Amino acid sequence: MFETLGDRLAAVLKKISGRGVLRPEDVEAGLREVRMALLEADVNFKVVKEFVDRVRARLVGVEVAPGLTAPQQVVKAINLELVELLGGNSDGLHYSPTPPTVLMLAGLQGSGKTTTAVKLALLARRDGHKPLLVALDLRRPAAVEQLRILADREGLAFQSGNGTVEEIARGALKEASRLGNDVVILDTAGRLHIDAELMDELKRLKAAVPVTETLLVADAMTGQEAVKVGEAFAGAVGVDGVILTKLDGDARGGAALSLRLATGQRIRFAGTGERPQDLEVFHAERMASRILGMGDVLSLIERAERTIDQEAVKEVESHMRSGHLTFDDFLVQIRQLRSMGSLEGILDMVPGGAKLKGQVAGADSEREVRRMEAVILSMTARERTHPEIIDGARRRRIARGSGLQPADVNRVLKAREAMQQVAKQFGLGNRGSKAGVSRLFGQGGSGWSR
Ligand SMILES: Nc1nc2c(ncn2[C@@H]2O[C@H](COP(=O)(O)OP(=O)(O)OP(=O)(O)O)[C@@H](O)[C@H]2O)c(=O)[nH]1
Ligand SMILES: [Mg+2]
Repeated sequence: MFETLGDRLAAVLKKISGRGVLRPEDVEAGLREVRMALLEADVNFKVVKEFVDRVRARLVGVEVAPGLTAPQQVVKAINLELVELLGGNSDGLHYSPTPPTVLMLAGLQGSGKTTTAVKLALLARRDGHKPLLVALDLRRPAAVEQLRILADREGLAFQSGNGTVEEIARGALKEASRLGNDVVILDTAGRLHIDAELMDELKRLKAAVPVTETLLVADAMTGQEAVKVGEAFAGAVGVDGVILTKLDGDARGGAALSLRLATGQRIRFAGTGERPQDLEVFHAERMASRILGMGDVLSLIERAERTIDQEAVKEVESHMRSGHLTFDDFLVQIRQLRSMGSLEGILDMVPGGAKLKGQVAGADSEREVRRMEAVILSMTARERTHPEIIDGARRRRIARGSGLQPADVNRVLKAREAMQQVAKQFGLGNRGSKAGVSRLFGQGGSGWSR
C-alpha cells in the first residue's frame, strides 16, 4: 500500500545522496520502488507505467539542481508528477447557472454521505445560497431521522416523504422552487458492496430529476477497493466529482489517486472530521505529500530552492545584460514566477498586464509552467546553454523526453527568444525580467498538446 512509498524509497535514496548527476541505474532503482508501491495500491498498470516514464524523463541524466541533494531531486520529481496525476487543486462546488443546483451524493454504506450532505449544505449557505437537504435513504429505517436531526441542529431546510425515491426527489424539487431553495442536496442510500440494485436506484433518480452533479463519497481508508468502487459508480451512474472522507484518520491518501484515475474526475473535497464544518476543498499538493509520506523533505526542498533562487536571479540578470539568455536562466525565471504566486496576481503588477489576463486561464498557468519546466529539463546541458543547436531531431527527442509534442518544444524555444526580446525592450533589472516572463506567458496562453 501507499503507506510504504516513502519508506520504500528511503533506502534507495540514501545510496544516491552523494551524486551530482543522476545516473540511469540510480533513477531506475528509485522508480522500481515507486512502481511496486503503486501497483500494490491497485493503480492501473498503464497509469503506473506512464507515471514512472514521466518521472524518469524528469530525472535521467539530469544534473542535480544547485542547493538540492540527489535524493531531494528524486522526491521532488515524484511529488510533481503525483500532483499532476491527482489533477491539480479542486475548484470546489459547481453551482448551476440555471438554479436549482441539484447535487446527488452516492457511495457505499458508511462512507459518509449523510454527514457530507450536511457539510455541503453549510458550505452552500456560506456561499450565500439557500440549500435544501433531501433524505432519500429509504433502506435504513433510522437514516431519514439521522439527516433530519443533523439538519435541525444546523438550522438547515430538510425534506423527506413517502413513495419511491423518484417521487420524493421530484416532490423535493417542487418544494425547493416554492421555498426558493437554489441548492438541493440528495442523500441517497448506501450498500455494503457494489450492487446492481443500488446502481439502478441511482440511475432512476438521475433520470427523474435534473441532477447537476453526482458526487461519489468515498472513505479514504478504502484502499484496494477504491479502484473498483470508482469504476463501478462512474460506469453505471456517472460521477462528476469525488469527495474523500475520513482523511483525519491515518489513511495515506492512496485512495485519492485510485479514485481519481478510476473515475477520471477530480477529488473535490476532503472530509476531515465528524463535525459539520470539517470539510476542506481538496488540495493536490497536500495530498501528494501525504501519499509520498515525505512532508519534511518537501519543505526542505522548498526552502533550499528559495535560497538558491536569490543567487540565480542575479546571474540571470547578468546574462540578460550580456544578451545571452540560456535555458537555465529561463528555468530560474519560470521557477521564480511560480514561487511568486498566481500568474494573474503578477500580471497586475506589470505594465499592460491587465490586457493579457484574459488570455491566461488561472488554473492552467501552473500547469503550463510545469510543462515548460518538463521541456527544459529534457534538454541536455549543452542545449540549455546553446539553444541555437536545437534542430529538428533534437526537438523530437526533447518532446519525447518530456512526454509532449515537438510543437510544444517550439513554443518553449520561442518563449525564450521572446523573453530575451522583451528584456531588451523593457530595460534590464528586476522589474524588466518580471515583465518579460509575464509577457511571454501572455503570448502562449494555450495550445499544449495535452
Ligand atoms: N472521522 C471522520 N468521520 C467521518 C467523516 N465523515 C463521516 N464520518 C463518520 O462516518 C460514519 C458514517 O457516516 P454517514 O454520514 O452516516 O455515512 P453514510 O454514507 O451516510 O452511511 P449510510 O447512510 O449507512 O450509507 C459516521 O460515524 C460519521 O460521523 C470524516 O470526514 N471524518
Ligand atoms: Mg447515510
